[in-house]
Amino acid sequence: MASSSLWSRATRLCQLQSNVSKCAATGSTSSFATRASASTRRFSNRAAFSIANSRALGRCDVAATTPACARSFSSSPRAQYKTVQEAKSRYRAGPFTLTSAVLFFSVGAGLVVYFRYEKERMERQRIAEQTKGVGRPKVGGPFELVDQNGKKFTSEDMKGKYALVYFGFSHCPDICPEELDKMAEMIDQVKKTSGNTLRPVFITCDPARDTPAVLKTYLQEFHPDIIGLTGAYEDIKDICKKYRVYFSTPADVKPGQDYLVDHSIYFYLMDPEGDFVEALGRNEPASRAAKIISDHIGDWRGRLDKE
Ligand SMILES: [Cu+2]
Repeated sequence: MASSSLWSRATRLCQLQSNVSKCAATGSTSSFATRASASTRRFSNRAAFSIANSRALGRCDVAATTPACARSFSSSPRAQYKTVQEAKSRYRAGPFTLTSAVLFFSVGAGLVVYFRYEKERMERQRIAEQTKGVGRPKVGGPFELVDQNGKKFTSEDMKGKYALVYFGFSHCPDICPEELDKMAEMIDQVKKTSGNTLRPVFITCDPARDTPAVLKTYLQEFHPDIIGLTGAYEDIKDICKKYRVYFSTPADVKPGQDYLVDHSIYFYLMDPEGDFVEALGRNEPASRAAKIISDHIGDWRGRLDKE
């Protein structure tokens, strides 16, 4: 009896608690719904007020709330595409247009050309300065010889312009004529690009036969600008040593006997101060040799005679 009464009281209490919690939940839900609805109303009212206000002020603070305001934020008019494909193709092109590609490649090519030019200039400078200064191996040096008109010509007379010095002899069957033809081409090409800034000099290594008169007739065949130099055998031997030029005349040559002189084949480029710049070998064609000379002349910042 006591236990059944206790059970019925417990059941009742349980039902009561269940009702209370249901009621509380309902109340809470309805209270939340009420609050939410009130909040929405307030927000809507505020937004409406703000829109009205902003319209009155002529500005847009609530862009997100109205499509009209959102549109007014865009700085440029939106592109109008007729088809979806058109819009897609515009999108795929991105920032890489034909103009930007042309600009990109032009700038790239310009930089390549500039750096190549600078590299070549630095290399020429390195070559030109290799023999400048104290303690450097010297090519060239002071000399005193006679030109094709019988006048004294010294190393000082060679200064003021760039000098192109060649060693050979007038009886040379093939190499010297070939090289002198090349020298004539180089003279004309350098004159075209750099003016009258080059002094071409031919120094004989066969002074026994190459007198001033012989040189004068011989060199006229090639170019009127070439200065022909000769002198005593000892003076020729001395200048060849200074220019590191090898030459050999056969021993015991009888008067009137024909002979060949073995000699090294180089063009020596000397700067206007009489310092060696570089040697141009037989493998250099006239046009390339002329360009090398003109480039060196272009790099020169000191005194340069053009008369
Ligand atoms: Cu020769």
